[in-house]
Amino acid sequence: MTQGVLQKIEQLRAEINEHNYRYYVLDDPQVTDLYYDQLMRELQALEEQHPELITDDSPTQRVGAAAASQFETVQHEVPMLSLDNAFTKDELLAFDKRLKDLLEVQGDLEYNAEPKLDGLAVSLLYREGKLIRGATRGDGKSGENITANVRTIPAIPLRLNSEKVPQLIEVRGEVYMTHVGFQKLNEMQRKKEAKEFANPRNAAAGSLRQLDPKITASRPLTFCSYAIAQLEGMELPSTQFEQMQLVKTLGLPISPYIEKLIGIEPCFDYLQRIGERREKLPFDIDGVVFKLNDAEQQRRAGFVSRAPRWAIAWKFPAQEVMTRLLDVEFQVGRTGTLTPVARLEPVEVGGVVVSNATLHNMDEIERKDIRIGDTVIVRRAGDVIPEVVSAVLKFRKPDFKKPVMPSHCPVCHSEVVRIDGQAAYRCTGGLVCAAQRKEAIKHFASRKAMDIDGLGDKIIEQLIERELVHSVADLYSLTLEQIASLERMAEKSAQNLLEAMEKSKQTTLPRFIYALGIREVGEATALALANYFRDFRALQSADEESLMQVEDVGPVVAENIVHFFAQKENDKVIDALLAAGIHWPEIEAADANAQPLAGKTYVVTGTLENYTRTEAKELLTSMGAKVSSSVSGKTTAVIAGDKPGSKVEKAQKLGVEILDEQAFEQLVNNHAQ
Ligand code: I6G
Repeated sequence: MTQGVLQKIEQLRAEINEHNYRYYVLDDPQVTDLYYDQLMRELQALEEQHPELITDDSPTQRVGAAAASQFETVQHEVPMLSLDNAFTKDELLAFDKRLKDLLEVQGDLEYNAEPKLDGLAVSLLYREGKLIRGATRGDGKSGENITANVRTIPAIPLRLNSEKVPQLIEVRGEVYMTHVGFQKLNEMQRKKEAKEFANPRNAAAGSLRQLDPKITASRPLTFCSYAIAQLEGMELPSTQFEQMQLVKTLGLPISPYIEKLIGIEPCFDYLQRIGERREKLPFDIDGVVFKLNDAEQQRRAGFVSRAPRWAIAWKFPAQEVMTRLLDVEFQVGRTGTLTPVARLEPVEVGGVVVSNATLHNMDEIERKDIRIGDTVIVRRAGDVIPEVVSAVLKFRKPDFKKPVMPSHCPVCHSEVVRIDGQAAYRCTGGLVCAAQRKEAIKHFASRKAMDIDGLGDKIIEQLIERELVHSVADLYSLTLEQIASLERMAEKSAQNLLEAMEKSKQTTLPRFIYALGIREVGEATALALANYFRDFRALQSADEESLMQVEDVGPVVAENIVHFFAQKENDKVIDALLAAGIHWPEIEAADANAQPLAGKTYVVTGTLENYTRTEAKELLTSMGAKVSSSVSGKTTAVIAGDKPGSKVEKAQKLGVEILDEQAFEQLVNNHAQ
């Protein structure tokens, strides 16, 4: 009896380990999360009935140990070194030349390149295939024993995967947190009213150094290997590249971006390529590590003080820097919301000079305890608006004051009110407020709305300031002379803009609804409203009850819509727009169930060649499909254009179908009526 149970338990463990390997190492899962959970539950149940058969490398035993009072110290048998840095092309060229001179090599040296993850270095020791120790770097000679914590990280196998395992292997790598994991963790922290983490690195560090492994287990940590520090009972492959392949075979994750490069010039090309992908990667990296690929050459190059001579870390310009918060001003948005904006002592962040950053809202200022005069940490990541992350309290002076929300709008002086139950404050001026008019026009002209090419922010600002335009409808009565009279506007550009406005009159109903800028009616809701009502006048006169029949429209959005159409001012603007000639093709009546893609859900990501994302979404919804912004187990397929980012990775993990542009066109053509 026990023999049969033991066999079943071992079979379940092997299957679970195999799925883990496929998921974390090969990035090629074969089963759903649900199936995986079922296997785990089955194993747990059997182990509960037969506790004598539990082993500490069973996948159920990741969170075993009780909370400790402190971490023990471990001595690193092989020191955990740091890497020399390079910030310029010249420094990288000098690194290459130094090695060539030292090794007396005339031709090109071979390098191994991989992104440098922004996490925490750890050492993992496996004896006879079993994880026996995890340690932090510490001072390089000794670190902290964090075995109980690393055991909880699902990407780290408790037992090596391969048939043939070495007697002993020490693998080094980085524990880190993905962006998705970081956001989920902070969401949880917010719900618990606990302190949020400033960035994924801090979150990973805070999670790994917990005395209670149960807490670490609840944090979305993951791992990537970068070196073998010790190996016994197996021959060490002769290059860094092959060493990493061995690590992968043994069941530990390695970077999917490793490349072998011959000579230093291709290293610059690699930097360029990784630099371009950096913003789209699902985790933070702070540079690229180049290593001599040949282990024998590494041995000959040796070490200087605490760093290998054969490796260098190229560092990207910092994305987080310190500067002074000079003042906080309030910007009025399209819907009248006042956003606090930090005026900063100009500072370079990630290669760009930043003098303004968002503070989001008053609750955020309170939560981060930010005062005018503080030294603050500013972060800029890619195209995202720079933000103030935190204040550096040690530079705080007692006379630094908290920013205060003004009682009256800085633009139109109307009263400012706090919106019930929300963090936002709003100007009550409506379209009287020039700031709101300006933002409403920017929104109206934007790409996903009426798509008026060439009507940029600077032009809109002039149109408002010169009182040529009061509402969006006035755009369509502008004359060539009026446009040409604007600053930096040549006759030709004025003509082009006029033509773009004319062209925008031919639109679609969803775009038009979206362009009106009704509070909380985004692109997806506008689409759903258009498909439900089909007739604009029917939407205009709909009551809250009928609006709530539309998918995703709840009482708040329904109220916003009714309120919007109840304003006489808005009615006038809409009439003027329609009188100016804005029109759209009729939306055909269709029995929802008869629509070819009814019941299906798609996600559109990346850049398509022949469609904007909005157009692709419109096509799909016109065929009855739902379009979602995030991938889940319920997604039918992801339509992926160029540079698709993390959504495709998620789809792969979940086994969701991925369609390229050609397959998308085929889908549309097959179902076109
Ligand atoms: O800190 C590090 C990050 C990444 C490393 C490293 C690495 O390789 C990709 N490699 C070595 C050899 C060391 N630190 C010492």
